[in-house]
Amino acid sequence: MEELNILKTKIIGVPLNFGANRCGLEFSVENFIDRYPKYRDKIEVLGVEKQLEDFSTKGAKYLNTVAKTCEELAVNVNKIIKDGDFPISLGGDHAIAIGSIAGVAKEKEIGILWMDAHGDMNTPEISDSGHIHGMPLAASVGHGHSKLIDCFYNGAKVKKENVILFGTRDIDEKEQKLIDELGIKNYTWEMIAEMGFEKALGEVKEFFKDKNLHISFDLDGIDPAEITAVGTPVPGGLSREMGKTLVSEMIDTASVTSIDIVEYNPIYEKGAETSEYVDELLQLIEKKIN
Ligand SMILES: [Mn+2]
Repeated sequence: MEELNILKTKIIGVPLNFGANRCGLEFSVENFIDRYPKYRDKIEVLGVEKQLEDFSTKGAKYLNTVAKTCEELAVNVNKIIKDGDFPISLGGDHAIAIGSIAGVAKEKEIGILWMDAHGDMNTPEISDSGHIHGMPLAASVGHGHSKLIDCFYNGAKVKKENVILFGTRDIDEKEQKLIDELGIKNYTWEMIAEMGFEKALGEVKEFFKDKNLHISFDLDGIDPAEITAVGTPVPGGLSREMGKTLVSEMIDTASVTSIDIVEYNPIYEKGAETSEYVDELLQLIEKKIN
């Protein structure tokens, strides 16, 4: 009997832009598939259904639509985990991580490696913009709006001590205060540049060694000199190669359960370097996991 080529990696495309309130993100998944037709049958696209919103909720814009999308993503991710497979959530804005993390955390105790230029540790009370894509990490550790914290099931999804921020270089003042209060480990880009990427990576590997790990990979964590298609670029950050080394070596070291690749916004693409990078990341993950 011919052996079937069964892939463990399952890619879910979530073209959410309401968490960032930034046009372009809703075209991310279709645009990527259009550029790389080989993914057409590989990516399951989750539709974003607009919900009735209460616009007096200034601190968390489009809360109901974001919460509904995250809930649906959580259901899908959870099924993939239960089937013993490996979910890759392709954004869309970073708010989707609330759903992907919830879907995994229901079944397994996980740590989170959050690679990002930003902290994503805002809450509706302290956020200046009210954009939920700046809140997903806070919500996942149990801080912020209850509709976000309680995605898929009630309560925090991850223990704050099991989280590492990596590559940050733009954290709001009040957000920094919350990071400090909670004692969230934060490898800022400044620290990584000073100690050297290899040493920083070595420490992160040591911390998550043999533990279940969800990687949330924000493309804006990469140096905007090397990729352009992100809505909120911040100078500095990991090189493309460092980003790939991070993913590759974490898969070798930890028990990586799931990955997000988010904030691909084709409107800002100068050439094709960002979509190429997403393709390179997906190929790398598929090769390592399958
Ligand atoms: Mn982010």
